[in-house]
Amino acid sequence: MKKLLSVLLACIMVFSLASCNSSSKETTADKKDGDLIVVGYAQVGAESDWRTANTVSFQSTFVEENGYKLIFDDAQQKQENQIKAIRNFIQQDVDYIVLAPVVETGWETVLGEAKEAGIPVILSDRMIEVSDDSLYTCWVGGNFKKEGEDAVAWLAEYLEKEGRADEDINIVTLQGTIGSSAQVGRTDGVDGKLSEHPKWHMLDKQTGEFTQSKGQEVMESFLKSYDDIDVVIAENDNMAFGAIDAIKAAGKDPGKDIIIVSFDAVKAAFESMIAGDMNVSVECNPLHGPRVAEIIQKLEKGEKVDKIQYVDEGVFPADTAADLIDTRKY
Ligand code: GYE
Repeated sequence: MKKLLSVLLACIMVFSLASCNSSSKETTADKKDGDLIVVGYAQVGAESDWRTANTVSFQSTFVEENGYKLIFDDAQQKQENQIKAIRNFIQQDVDYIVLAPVVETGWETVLGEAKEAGIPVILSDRMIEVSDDSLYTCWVGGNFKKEGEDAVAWLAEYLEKEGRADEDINIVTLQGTIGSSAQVGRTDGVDGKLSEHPKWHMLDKQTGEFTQSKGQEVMESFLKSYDDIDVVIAENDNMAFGAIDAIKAAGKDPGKDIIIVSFDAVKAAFESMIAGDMNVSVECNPLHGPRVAEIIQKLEKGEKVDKIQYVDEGVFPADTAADLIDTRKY
């Protein structure tokens, strides 16, 4: 009897182990195919330190351990590539599309297709211009116009401190990708406040496409055309780095002979400020991954989300750089 019982027990154990095994296999398989939230991210490109930090933020947030599968697409700064990527995401029937639009216009058709397919679109970083705002669920990013205004406010304060408030001041601007929200907003913010300073003169504006090399190239041509530039406004840090190289190559001292005003406040900008080359960087926070994940979690629970979500941003003048550099996350 005892023998029979132990044989029976052994049988039960083998059986339950086997079934345990097979059910645990199912759970993993299930999770792989069904339970992960699939997110397609149509990224602008890899044009700047800001962009790299933004990509890393998404790639480290939307991981399997957090319940996501991320399909990442780098559009190399071309809208047509982003449109193709979105169509691919629709074909793959992703759960959410995240779009960081290169430019603001030209999105109606493809976002109409996403809407038709029932896939929510979350805009991250830059905005779009559409007549029907049901084409996107919400937007999260920086307040670019305010950033431009903050840059001018800093410059006015700085010139005052330097005893130059009554001087004529010549400015050139290195603009970002024309038609992108970051360019449109920062240019508007600066131009809008310029009227308050009748002795400031905007000599020229040209795009440096948000890249260091193009920023350097445009600055070289500015330096050839104008010999009395007092201020460079670079619509991102990488173009400022290019401009700094061009100014040094022309035998001038960036940060002193020519004031450098920049945007983004990436870590390398803090290094540049500590080196005395850059005077200020107005912050634009690229760490949108966790914010977008929070939005998706709310949507998953059927909760409402705010349509427009600005991130907090500060202004970092050179004299704060040494103290703050170690606290910077990007
Ligand atoms: O300032 C720039 C990047 O859209 C805010 O894009 C973003 C801008 C950022 O290439 O460095």
